[in-house]
Amino acid sequence: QTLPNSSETVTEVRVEDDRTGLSVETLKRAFADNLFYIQGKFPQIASKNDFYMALAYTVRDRLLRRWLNTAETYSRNASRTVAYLSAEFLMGPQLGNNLINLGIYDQVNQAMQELGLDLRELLEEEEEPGLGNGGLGRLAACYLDSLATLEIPSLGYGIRYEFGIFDQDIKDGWQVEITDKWLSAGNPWELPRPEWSVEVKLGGHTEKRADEHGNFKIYWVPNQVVKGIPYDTPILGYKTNTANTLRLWKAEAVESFDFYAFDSGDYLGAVHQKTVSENISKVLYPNDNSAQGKELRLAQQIFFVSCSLKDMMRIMEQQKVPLEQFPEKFVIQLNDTHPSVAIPELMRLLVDEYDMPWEKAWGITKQSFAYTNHTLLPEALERWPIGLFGKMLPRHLEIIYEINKRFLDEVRMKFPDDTDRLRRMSLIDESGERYVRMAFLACVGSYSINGVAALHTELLKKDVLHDFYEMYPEKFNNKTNGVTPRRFMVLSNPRLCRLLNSKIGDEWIKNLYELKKLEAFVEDPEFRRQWREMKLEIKQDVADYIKKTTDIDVNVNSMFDIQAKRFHEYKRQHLNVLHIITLYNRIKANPDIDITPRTFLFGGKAAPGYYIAKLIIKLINSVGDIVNRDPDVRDRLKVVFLKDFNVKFAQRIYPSADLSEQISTAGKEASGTGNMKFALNGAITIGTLDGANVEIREEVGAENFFLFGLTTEEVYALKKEGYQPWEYYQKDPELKLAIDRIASGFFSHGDPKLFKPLVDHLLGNDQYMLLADYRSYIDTQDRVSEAYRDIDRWVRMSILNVARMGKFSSDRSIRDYCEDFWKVQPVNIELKEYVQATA
Ligand code: CGF
Repeated sequence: QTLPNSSETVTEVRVEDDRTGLSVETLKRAFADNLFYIQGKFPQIASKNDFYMALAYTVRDRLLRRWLNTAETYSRNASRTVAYLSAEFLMGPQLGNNLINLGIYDQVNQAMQELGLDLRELLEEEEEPGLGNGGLGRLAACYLDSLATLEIPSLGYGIRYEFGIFDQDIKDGWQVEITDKWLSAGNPWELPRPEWSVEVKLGGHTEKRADEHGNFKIYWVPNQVVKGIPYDTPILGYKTNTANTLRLWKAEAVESFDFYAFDSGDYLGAVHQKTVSENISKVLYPNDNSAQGKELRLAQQIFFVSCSLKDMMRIMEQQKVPLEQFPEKFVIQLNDTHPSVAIPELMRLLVDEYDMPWEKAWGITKQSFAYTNHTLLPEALERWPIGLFGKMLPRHLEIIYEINKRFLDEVRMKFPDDTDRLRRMSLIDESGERYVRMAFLACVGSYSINGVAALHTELLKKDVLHDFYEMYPEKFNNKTNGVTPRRFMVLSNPRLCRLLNSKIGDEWIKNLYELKKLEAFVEDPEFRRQWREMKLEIKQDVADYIKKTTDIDVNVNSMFDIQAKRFHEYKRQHLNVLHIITLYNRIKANPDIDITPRTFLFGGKAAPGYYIAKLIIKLINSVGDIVNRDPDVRDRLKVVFLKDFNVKFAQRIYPSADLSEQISTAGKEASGTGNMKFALNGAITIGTLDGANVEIREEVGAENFFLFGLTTEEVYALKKEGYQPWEYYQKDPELKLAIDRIASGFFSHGDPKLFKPLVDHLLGNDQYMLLADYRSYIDTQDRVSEAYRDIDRWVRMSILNVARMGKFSSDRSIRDYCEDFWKVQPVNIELKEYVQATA
């Protein structure tokens, strides 16, 4: 962003063709050059990683011109910019996506072939940056893709975790976590920018002292200072010249060694500070949908937020935009509450460091932030114990108290004599141990508050944030999530894309509503035949992969019934297991029963400390061990747990699904995005009326969606009247037998203790109402089985699902954000043949 516009020291430097050319010949030459000069290898002695790196650098070279032109244009125009603040960016592998977005996949494929290399193998070689847990982090990554594709000036700000989400292994059916060393082979996509490093203060205390003019001011005297170094990754849009930036902060010590301690002979003490500082960006917290009140986590939050705000101020200074115009220059989107300490941090910067009066600073702050809520689960709403917060951020706590005091005055004014409301809405929870309520802080300090699906937003208004809705109804709005069709269709499902392009052209890649044109072909038997054949080929690939990784044979003509997502009780993977056991029991009772063959595939990670979720993984594997080996089953059912579900794996698995399991308890899943990825690849959903399922069903039509289960209102009502899971268990013999089999030790070598905690949960309070939904789920699954037998009907449903999913492109979501409250315009980037550089 800081290329000088013009100065005498600037010359124009010709960008050599080998770094920009897109022909097969040039690509081959550039590849050989990078292998030699960057990896320092001849082809004869190069490893697969060397080849991957040489190719990655070849592709990166082709991004750089776009990237620098984009930065230069934004800088020259001082363009209004979206700053997307997120503790997670689950980017997935970069190479394939960049090939697609540059439009050179086929050329590179051919170039590699001519060099005797296999592009697919090189793509596999990439260690993916798994800097996120699940939906929230992947959403951030999809949004970056769409922002660039729509030519919207934007910066993603986050943390460059040294260790991303753990790799999952399965040992004896249990999840085992392994450190994710994604950086160990080098990361060709990032560029460090040490010249833009910033310092962040932590801990200590505040003091009131007179400044040089005799005015009393508050000074923060920290006991730790950490340096943040930005690492930039280009984010190229699909077939545009726009390449935006993902800026991730790495923590380092201000001085690597404490020289005083070093001089006095305390070598270990001297490096201690370095270790403490570097710890901040060491590891991603591996929890999704649960808040962990750990000191290091708060340090991570203030660290990246403070670095990012200071970076924005640097950019403004360099572009000569006065600080008063902060809300015109930047809109800061808070991806959940993780970055919400940005609100007191911006206040602190403006008031303490830029001497701005409180009211003016608050005016700027309130107009700069917008907050996305991602969850309705109470345990996921972040709150920080006052003691911990004050110890690490003493000045921020004072600022929050002041914001709260003024806010509660406002509440009093709007709702006089309502003391209970004041207690409920206070930014400080005083009901027991005192906490700072981060979601409330985000609501007060933002001009927009959005949920991520229509139902979710309604439930926020009605329930979780009801008081805030009454206070600020104008702030609330819905932005239904979306996913990028570039990664989750073009890159991951080339067969589907070829078929789509042959019928409706390729406009849909930029305008997903174009998929609607497919409806015209649903009555064409030849097209349906091609569709079916395509699906079979994809399933065969996955079957080969399963065979290779698990040694399990699966039948590609069986229905691929897939549940792939994080493990959480509310997502109810164990309801899926109850269905498997029910089918198994039916076979055991009548081995000749006519059953639609199914392959049940599971993938997903559990938070390392979440015992019940890990026990559900163990249950799946244990049930699989019995079902897959029982001769009575005669291969009609297969249960496969595929370990280490990540973006790469997701891309492989979504296209193969016949049935997508979206079976969370109604009112619990904010949106879901896996549901969209499956349906976009032609899977039919079995789902509850939860999150974005509601809108998917609306779009694809009720007749192309298998609905079951209680609605949110029914869940609330049943809870209120006193839900008794035991009664469902007693009343339904199939349910009783399924649970009894688990409880008896049938799936655990006769050990009734192993799954007892799970059984106790279900029969005890069954918080997520599996038993209440069981019958409806099983009956609906029976209808699914029936429908699959009429494969022609199934194919029609599959085509119509794809044709009607246009709404769920992240391009649509980003357009909604832009038009509704970001108010950011696209900026066209001209590709100049020359770039500027300082002499
Ligand atoms: O965010 C989630 C996901 N688990 O990361 N939330 N959080 N926290 C929600 O649970 C999903 O329903 C949602 O799709 C996703 C992105 O908004």
